[in-house]
Amino acid sequence: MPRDTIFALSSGSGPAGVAIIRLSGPAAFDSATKLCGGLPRPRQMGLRRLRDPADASLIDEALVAVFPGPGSFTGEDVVELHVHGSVAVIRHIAAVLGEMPGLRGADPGEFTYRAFEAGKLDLVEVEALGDLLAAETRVQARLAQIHQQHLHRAAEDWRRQMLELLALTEAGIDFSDEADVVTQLDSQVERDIAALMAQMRAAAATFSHAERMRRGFRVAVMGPPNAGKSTLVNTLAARDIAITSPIPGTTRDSIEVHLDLGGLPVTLIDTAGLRETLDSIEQMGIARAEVAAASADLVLWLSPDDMPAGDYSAPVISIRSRSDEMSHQSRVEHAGLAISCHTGAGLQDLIGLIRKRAESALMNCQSDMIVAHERQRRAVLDAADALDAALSCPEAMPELRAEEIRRAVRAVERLVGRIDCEEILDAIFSRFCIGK
Ligand SMILES: Nc1nc2c(ncn2[C@@H]2O[C@H](COP(=O)(O)OP(=O)(O)OP(=O)(O)O)[C@@H](O)[C@H]2O)c(=O)[nH]1
Ligand SMILES: [Mg+2]
Repeated sequence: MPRDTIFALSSGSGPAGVAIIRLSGPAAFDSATKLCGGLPRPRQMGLRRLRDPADASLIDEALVAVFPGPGSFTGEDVVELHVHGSVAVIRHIAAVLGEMPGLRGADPGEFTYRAFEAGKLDLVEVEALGDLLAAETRVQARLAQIHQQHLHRAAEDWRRQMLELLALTEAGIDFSDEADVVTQLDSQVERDIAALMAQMRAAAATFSHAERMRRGFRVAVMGPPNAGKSTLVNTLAARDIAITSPIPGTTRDSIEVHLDLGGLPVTLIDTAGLRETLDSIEQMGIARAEVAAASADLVLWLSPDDMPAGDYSAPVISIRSRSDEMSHQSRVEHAGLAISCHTGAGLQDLIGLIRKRAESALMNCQSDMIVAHERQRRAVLDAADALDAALSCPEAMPELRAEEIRRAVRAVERLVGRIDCEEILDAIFSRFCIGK
């Protein structure tokens, strides 16, 4: 049975200047021809009038591009219709395509799934693509585009090295009556296995770095009530996110705001002001503030009267807030950072300080290759554990060592999705939405 041809809106939903509807599958060219009259040459855009085949009425004027399989993203025949980003136009085209034989709307992630099935992307690349589509800051895009590409290449390299080690180990089995040859081979193989294992363990350790890049650099804004914490969070986010008021104890819940600070993902956490209180809800808010501080990478301690900061596991920047209320004399004499959200004084310095800290926390990974997902980390560690087991096999049992190396190869094959991936595919592709 021929497989379905799928279609979906692959750009964001309208209204917009342009919307891209993508078709993939054996009926893509025929269906698009019915809409467009004729198709442009492969990989060249052509201007076409799209007409409803039912009554030849004009739907839209569009730029059309065709990508014949197997040299396309999905490996199948692909057509892209670059139409005006009008909800009416998009709906009309979807209705017309839905009526055509062999065509149906794509499921979430189905284009990418077909690319994976056709061997255009391995599983690491699929995950990287998902991360790129979800990236909100340059650092996060970099994680997807550069670091995971390195992992994709490293995985191929690891597998190649393992197969060589396997071949050498098996050669040792064949030569097992020639003791000299075997001993020489063994010590070389052991050194190589140990080096590969160390490399893979180091790679797995980069996962914590990826997590930080994904969740952002966490900054808890702490201090006594009325210090101006919520006002600062609103000012830095340039949005009215948290309620501010002259009543001490306004903020109760911890509120998280995601910022893009010059390409760096930073999460600001507004918290309840710290004080002794009998109000049970405020007490809960203060407990939440302490939790936020404990999970933060940096604490901004705000106080309008230089109250000393509490003890935190994260580094603390102490800031004198509401500096516009200070006398001229005390402002001149004040040694540390002072800010005012009313006049904007000191805010650029503060942003600079946060950026510097975020940059050194997010960009200090020594390795180009980063293991970005728990699934990837598990597979890399499984492979390293198998290599460890291969190393501790008794010398007299090279068959056992070969079996452990084969186990390591299988773990790397799971990493890239060559084997055993059925049960994890759903989890991975469910992160994608329709049209991707
Ligand atoms: N003069 C002056 N007033 C400020 C400044 N920042 C905030 N305020 C005022 O200080 C009061 C308290 O501000 P908030 O931002 O609600 O303070 P908070 O630290 O979040 O307070 P809690 O949520 O109660 O812990 C409000 O009336 C603000 O308008 C500032 O830079 N200068
Ligand atoms: Mg507040």
